[in-house]
Amino acid sequence: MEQNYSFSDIEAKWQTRWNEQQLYKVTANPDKPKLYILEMFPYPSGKIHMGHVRNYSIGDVVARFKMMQGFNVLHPMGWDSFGLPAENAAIKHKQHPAQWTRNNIAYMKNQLKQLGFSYDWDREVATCDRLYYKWQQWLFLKIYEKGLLYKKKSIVNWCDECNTSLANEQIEGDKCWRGHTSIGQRELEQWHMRVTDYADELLACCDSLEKGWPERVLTMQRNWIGKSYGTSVLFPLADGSGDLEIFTTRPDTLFGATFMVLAPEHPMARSLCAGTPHEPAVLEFVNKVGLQEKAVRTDDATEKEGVFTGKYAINPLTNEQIPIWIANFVLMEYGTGAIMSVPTHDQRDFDFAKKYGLPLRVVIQPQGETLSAEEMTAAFVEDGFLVNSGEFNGLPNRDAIQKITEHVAQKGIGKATVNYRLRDWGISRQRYWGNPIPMIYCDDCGTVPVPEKDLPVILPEDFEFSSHAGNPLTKMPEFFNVPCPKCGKPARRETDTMDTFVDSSWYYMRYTCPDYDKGPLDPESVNYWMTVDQYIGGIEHAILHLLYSRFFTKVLRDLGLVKFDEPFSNLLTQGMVVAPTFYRDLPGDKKEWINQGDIDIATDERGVPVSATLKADGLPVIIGATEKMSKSKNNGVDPQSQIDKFGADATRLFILFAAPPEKDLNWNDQAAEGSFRFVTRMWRLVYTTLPDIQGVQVGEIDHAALPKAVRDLRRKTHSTIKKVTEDLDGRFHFNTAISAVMELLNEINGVVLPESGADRDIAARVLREAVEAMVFLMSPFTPHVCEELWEVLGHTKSIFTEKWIAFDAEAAKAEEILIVVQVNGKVRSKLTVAADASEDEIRQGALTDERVVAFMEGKTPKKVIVVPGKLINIVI
Ligand code: ANZ
Ligand code: ZN
Repeated sequence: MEQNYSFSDIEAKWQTRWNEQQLYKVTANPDKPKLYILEMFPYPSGKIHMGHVRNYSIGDVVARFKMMQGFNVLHPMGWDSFGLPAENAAIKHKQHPAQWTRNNIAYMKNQLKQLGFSYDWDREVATCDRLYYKWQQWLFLKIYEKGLLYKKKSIVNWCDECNTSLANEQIEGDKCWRGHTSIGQRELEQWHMRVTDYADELLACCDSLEKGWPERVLTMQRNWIGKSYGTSVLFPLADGSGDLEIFTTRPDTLFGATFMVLAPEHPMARSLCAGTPHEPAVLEFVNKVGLQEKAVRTDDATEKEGVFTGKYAINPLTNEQIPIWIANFVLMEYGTGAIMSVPTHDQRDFDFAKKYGLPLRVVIQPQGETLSAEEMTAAFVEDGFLVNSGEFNGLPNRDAIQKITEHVAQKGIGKATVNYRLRDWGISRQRYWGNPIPMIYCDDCGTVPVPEKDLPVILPEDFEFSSHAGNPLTKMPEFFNVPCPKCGKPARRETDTMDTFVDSSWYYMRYTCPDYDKGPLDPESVNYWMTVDQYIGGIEHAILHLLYSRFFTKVLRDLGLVKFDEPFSNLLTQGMVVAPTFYRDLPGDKKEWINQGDIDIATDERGVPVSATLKADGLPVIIGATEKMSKSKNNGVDPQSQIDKFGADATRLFILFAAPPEKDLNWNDQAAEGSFRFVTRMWRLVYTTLPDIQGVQVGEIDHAALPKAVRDLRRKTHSTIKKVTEDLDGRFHFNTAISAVMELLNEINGVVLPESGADRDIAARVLREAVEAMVFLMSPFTPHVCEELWEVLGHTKSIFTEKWIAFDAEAAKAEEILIVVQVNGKVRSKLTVAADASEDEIRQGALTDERVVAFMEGKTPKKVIVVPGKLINIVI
């Protein structure tokens, strides 16, 4: 009767059935509470990787569990399908980006289906679909009308390899977000969204997210917004030709400002020294720093460099002339692009002053100490009391911050100001494969929005995509030559496309109404389904994507399109999938990275590789660090190979079992096989118990009246249900939930039913209950095999339409018994302990019992006698 566990047949069978029954299709339903479970949509790069499998497996468990708990669950999937890699790949493979993208989507969609995720595929959205980008263009126009979009010439970060501009957020260290190192700067006209208009609200709302978002992500968001309270002060130029405005967070140190520094990009940097002997040196310096990257420039480790402008300003409080310098560590984007330098109390200024021999003056001193400028080896950055500061001497410096700000305000030369690190979002990209910006430039009428009736501006796809660098739209007169919508004269269409982060800023709302064509969002649907109750994705999107989505939500709200303030109520950032790396040294300090699949690995008892040799020739390879799976280190494991070998269920199970979702998951081939063995054991167990439990009705069971052995099994069943339910409800303790079911399986495995009679009847009912619970509890993790076993057990409806299994709290409790405690043979107390408590536990319990302690009067017992299940006697 027992059948082999043939995962490929079972998985295909259920995928087809779920599809036919439209099991995961949802519509608004007033009878159930709604729940929106969302995973970050993938970029269709070709095939799914382990990171995707992890992300989506986590989401699928939550979605299925909640569905069975009776929620109306929205669980959609789509494609972040515009973007540069499509163009690069197209150039490489001589295939049109559109075709390349659509092929990848088809392939990856099939892979996701093979993994059996519970998506409502009717809601699939691809950002490169005409309907989607049409409504995004419409949004662009509305945002423009609202004054939140503007064009400005700006110096942009430019990646030569991507051949496009990048937002500040898309630069990490000295690399672009795609890992290229060839970044520089260019001046371009770019469309910008006024994110800074929402800086305060974005910051304030961080507090409301505290309950559902990881603290780490909120901190990153807060730092990115970077609100800082300070003071702006005007320093007159010594020659009377104007003022220089600075921003400082430390006005208390104003009397100690002994020089000033401008950013190289500051407009005055060039003008101050124009025509003077200082000009050539200044220009040379400005050009040199212009090529340096901002992240490097402000890094503490970077050498501070500068040049004197030859000009002086006047410190408005000391009336001294102080020199004006230009230096790399001051950025134009922050504050006013000019600072007052206080070398005694700021380390950067200190380093700079020492290097160029600039004067120092102490203005803050710790109590009871006298700092001397000559002897200082580092800036004094702690709190203290003011000195050398005229009428402010003796004030604690914290108080002086306010006092001096008031003072400069009274004099009309300064005021309290708030500064943000956050910049407006430059969204223009000089690329083809993106959403065309719906704007037209006319010589007479200026910038003219594309009229709504002409939307969408269609991205032309029927042309030969050749390998020419840059944006092919700029070479297509049929695209960019258009009559001006206002005056009808020849005009020129914008050829830049939108940053793909615009696409991903609202896709999750579009899932609620993917086919809607009267606007971007059907008000009823979007307000019914949103907000996203649980968002799951990688930490790499902790800043960019989440901040832009939050910004977009607020803009859409202010446009009257949605009725909520924040998009994602709860956020889970999953850890990375990491794996050991293996390599051989090659001549010239190079390494050849070798894939796990090509080597034999010897591991220690914890599964950690200790030595490795090449399968092909037995030669040793070096074991490198354990790192995020990546192409460059060749340490990736292709999910497809796992699915083919072990099936979707076992692949998912391993991923969910190997580590808690927030932690990094270390890939380990043996453990992946272990998951497969577990699924097989569960399968077999159902078949071996089937003759005993087939057709048996579990019915009402009087737990207390059960014979001991049967009662123990039932307790295990119910305590396991309780454990799994608690591990899944509002938490993501998948690994401990799975181990609990593994324990239950072991317990069931040992059960032998009595030959016949009433005892056998009740035992069979309890056994059936246990087997069903096991299958039920595993179903969110390994849905296919559980559906199959559910059917084998005689059920005719999908397990996922069943109500989540309830537990009998009484039965789940560990059984307790009463133990009599004697001291020197006299009963002194009674102790309640678990029925299966060990002698040690009973002894511990008795010796710490309040009444017993009192009778022992601090003496140590000579002897302790335990009669299991009955009494304990302490002899003193
Ligand atoms: C004088 C001073 C004295 C400063 C002192 C600090 C300590 P946050 O907190 O990040 O807002 N600063 C201002 N604009 C700058 C720019 N464009 N590029 C580089 N540095 C700039 O930092 C504000 C402080 O950073 C300001 O306060 C200014 O230095 C510097 F004992 O002014 B301070
Ligand atoms: Zn015109």
